[in-house]
Order: sequence, then C-alpha cells, then structure tokens
Amino acid sequence: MTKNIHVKKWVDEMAALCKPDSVYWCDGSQEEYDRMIQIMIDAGLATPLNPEKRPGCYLFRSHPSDVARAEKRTFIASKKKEDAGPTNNWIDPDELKATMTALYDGCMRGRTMYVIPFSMGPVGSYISKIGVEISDSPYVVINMKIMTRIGTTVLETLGEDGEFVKCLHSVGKPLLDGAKDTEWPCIPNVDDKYISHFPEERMIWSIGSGYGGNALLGKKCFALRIAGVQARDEGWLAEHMLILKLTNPEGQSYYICGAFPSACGKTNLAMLEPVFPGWKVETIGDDISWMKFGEDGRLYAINPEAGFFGVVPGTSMKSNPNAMKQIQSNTIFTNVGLTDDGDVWWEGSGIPAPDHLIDWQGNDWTPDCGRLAAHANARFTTPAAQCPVIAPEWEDPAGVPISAILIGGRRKSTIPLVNESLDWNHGIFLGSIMGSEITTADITDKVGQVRRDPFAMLPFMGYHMGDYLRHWFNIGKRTDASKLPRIYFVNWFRKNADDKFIWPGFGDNSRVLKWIVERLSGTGEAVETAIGNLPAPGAIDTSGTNVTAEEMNELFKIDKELWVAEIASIKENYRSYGDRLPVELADELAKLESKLV
Ligand code: O2Y
Ligand code: MN
Repeated sequence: MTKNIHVKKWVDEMAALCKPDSVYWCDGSQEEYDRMIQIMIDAGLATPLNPEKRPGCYLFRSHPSDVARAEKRTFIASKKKEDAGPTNNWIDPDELKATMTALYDGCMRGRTMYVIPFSMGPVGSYISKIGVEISDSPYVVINMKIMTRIGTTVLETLGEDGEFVKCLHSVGKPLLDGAKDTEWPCIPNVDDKYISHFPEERMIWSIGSGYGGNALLGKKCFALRIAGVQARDEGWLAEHMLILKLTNPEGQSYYICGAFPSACGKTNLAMLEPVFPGWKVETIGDDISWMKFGEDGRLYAINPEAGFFGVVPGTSMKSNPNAMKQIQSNTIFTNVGLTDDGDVWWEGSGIPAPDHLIDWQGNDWTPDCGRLAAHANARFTTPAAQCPVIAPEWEDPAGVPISAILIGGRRKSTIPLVNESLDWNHGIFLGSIMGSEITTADITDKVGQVRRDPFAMLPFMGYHMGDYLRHWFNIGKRTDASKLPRIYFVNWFRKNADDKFIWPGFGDNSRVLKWIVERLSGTGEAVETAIGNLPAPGAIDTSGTNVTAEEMNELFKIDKELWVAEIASIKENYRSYGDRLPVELADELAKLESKLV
C-alpha cells in the first residue's frame, strides 16, 4: 500500500471499474517474482527450462494474434487532433475513454489486479521518473521486474504527493464462473486491442494484448511516447537510442547514443566486440536514452530501463556473443522453440537445428516441416546487470555525458557508410530524413520507397513530429554549440549491384566508431562534401577485412541522380508536416539542394 493519496484514489477507482477478485501491491522482491512464475507454471503458461542448461529461465508462448507491437491499434488521444500530427492514429480522448471504459468494465473478473509501482531510471535520479502500472497479468509483473525497478522503494520515493504516470493494462479476458486460463490470455481480434496514450494527462490505457510494448507500459508507451511530451515541456530529450561507452587504447572513454529503427541491430551494436586490440565497448542501454543538461551545459544520458527485451532470432555468437552469454540464465523467453532436452532454439542462432522440438505455437517441429521454430519477433527479457560488458556506471544517477549521437536506417543506396553532420542543425536535418526502404514484408504497394523515420521515433511519437523536430532545435539553443554531441549518420546496409551488403557489419562497425572518436579527439581525417563530412580516403581502417578500395569508394559514393530523387522525396515528406515544419529544416534542405544541383 501507499501513502500517496493520488495513487490510492486512482487504484481504488480502477478496481471499481475493472472489478478484479483481489488487488495485490507488488513489493518487487525475488520471492514475489518466484511466486508469480509458479502461478504461471501451475496454469500451464510457463515452462521452466532445463536448470543445467538455462538456470532460472522460463519459456512462454503467446497467442498467435499477440506477437508484436500493434501499431495500427496504438493511439495518441491528444485533446486536439493536430497535436498528434500526421504520423499518429488519433481519436478524441473523450470518445476513446468512453469506448475503453466500457471494455474495462468488469474486465478483471476472476483475476488479481496487480499494482506495479516502477521507476524509469535509477530510483531517485534527477533524470528518472515514476509510473504505476495496474495489470491483471503476472507475465507483465515479472517482465516489469526485469525491465524496470519495481516495488516498495519506488512507492517510498514517490512519497505522499509525488507525480507519477498512470498506466492501466488488462489482457481483456475476464475469468467468469471460476474458469481458468488454458492459453495466453488476450483479446484475439486485433481490432479490439487498444494501446492508448493521453499525453496531456500523462496517462496510458492498454487492453487486449499481453505482449511486449503493448503491455509492458514502462517501455515504449511511457519512456518514449509520454516521456517525449514531458521532455518537450521540460526541456530534455526522451529518445529511441542505445547508449554505449567506447574506450580507446589510451584509456579515453566516450559515451555515444545511437538512434536506429527496430530491427537494425541496436542491441548488437550496444554490446559490440571491437575488432581492434585495446579498444573496448561497454553497454549502458540498448533501446532508450533520456538526456538532460548537466550543470556543465553538456547532455547527460541515463538508460531508463533495467533490462533488455531483445529479438531472439538472429542472435548468435557471431552477431552478439555478449547477449548469448547474458541470456544463459535468469531470462524469460517468449515464442522460441523448446528442444527435447529442455533448452531453447531459434533460427539464426548459429547452432544446428535439432531433429525435433516444440515450436513457438506448441506444435511438433522438424527441420523440414516448413515452419519457423521461433516467431520472427520472439523475445528475451533479461536483466541488464547480467550483460558481460555492462559499464560499471550504467546506473549512475548523474547519467553519462554524451559526446556523439549516431543515427541510421536501412538504405541500400544513396546514404554513405558514415557522414558527420556539419553542425547541430545539420545533424537534426539528417535525423529528420532518416528512414528505411519499405520491403515486401511491409505488405503495401510502396515497396522500395523510403519510409522516413525521424530519429527512429516514427512508431514512438507522443505528439506532432514537426513539433518534435522543433524541440531538437530548441535543445540546441540551450547551451554552447561546442558542448552539444556531434551527430553521425551511419548506414551499415548499403548494397552492391548484386544486391549483397558491401559492409561486413557486426564487430566491424567498430571501425566506424573508431573514426568517430578520432574525429571527436581531433585526429580523424575528413573531407567536406555537399552532404556532410565524409572520412578521408584511408581514414577508416579496413585492414583485416575483405573490403576493397573500390568497395570503400562505393560505400561513400555521392550519386547526384539519387540525391536529386532523395530531395524530392524529402520535400514530399516535409509537406506532411504543414506549418509545423521547422523553418531550419526547410533551410537545411535548400542548402543541400543548392550544393548538389
Ligand atoms: O514487439 C514488441 O512488442 C517489442 S518492440 C521492441 C522491443 C524492444 C526494443 N525495441 C523494440 C522496437 O520495436 O523498437
Ligand atoms: Mn526499440
């Protein structure tokens, strides 16, 4: 229980609406975590893995309708439609509340309502913020325990009058007449799921999904969409960025953030193994960065999370040896294959497929059956503290001073391997044009076109994208230019005429990071071009790779025709912002056009 009358009142009101059989306040203890797991083992929803192979690990299988973030069912219910902007789904907040109140009415019958007080960021840090999630899912409780700091200490920090973000979640499946769960509970019909944000009230309402970002409301819903609005109003940045620490052989460390869209290898980059002796990467965070100005005028970042919710397929000793070690114990696996000896297996693990396993849908699976053993969006939930290369200061309440920000999407042409912005405003321009080519997996007729994803925030914006970009310019005005991080546009995904990636990626990305810190320390060579500062020939060390000089030329080629088409596509995208397009962006685009054409 809590001394905070606002929390108490809100929990009482939500209990009266959702009508659970009981209300339980989470204390955040290990004993509580173990008890929740046991509840789910007893219900047949959790499978303990072989303790000799994966101690403290459990497997869950979600409903086939509930396997990923539901973007189409994610709403920004700002009071005015124009404040949600052209990139969000908007519903009038009163209308949405009326619809959802009817859905919440009695939705927790037969279940326990869990009250989960959580801190995004180290408890008590000046950058951290508190939320309270109400959920009827023990799966959410255990995931929130790993992903955030939960429990009694958070309530104590909140005190009698502290502010918190209200996060209401239900799987939307009451258990009537003593019924028990026989499968992953959720609302199977996608159109009946709602992941709703009320930015002016700092409130999140979610119903119908028990999965990932739809249900673990501290992550994308709070730490990006609602915190983004708080950051705009309070003068800081809430970003979809990894945070890493790079130390050179001289012992100088640099903290670097990186904004990349989903499925671009953020977790891999956050814990990369550099190819150069004496260089070291350590991890602060793999997905979200909150940055505030310190007294010295620099931006300091914290990772608001306490765990990693990473994509399992494709994780291997080649792509991410540190994550492979990290998920060996105390990890929740969702939607991977279960081997006959009680271990887990997934596609792209680099481990030969077993002759038989149980797939993510609970069916027998053999290598020739034509189905995936693990769902493509299968996840691990694992404590950040277990990462073999976690930086000792990852929980420093003061945050870490950021020297550089990487931005990048998946582009098979046009965008070079790395491009240093000329200044802060030019960096924001590059951030605004980031994006990835639309692929056949996107099920649209726009295959091949670029979906602009400014700062990788497209699915995570809590307000108007134009206002968000304006906020970045405002941040730049609050300190000396020399104290701002430098912005680097990277693209690991450029392809050759045979449609093959030119750059080897993974650990070899440390070659680009090395050039970046050489630039920061004043030794790296660059040439100024129409699009920004590119590495001078030979400035990126490719020794020991198969990348030829011609391929390096290809990786940095500025193809005028492609850039003319790019400018036309950027203009079209900018038009969608209407009068909320910051004038600085129009100026930067005009400058680029005049330099190129
Ligand atoms: O599918 C989900 O619910 C999770 S999406 C996700 C999870 C961890 C980190 N990033 C993402 C993302 O989509 O960017
Ligand atoms: Mn992400």
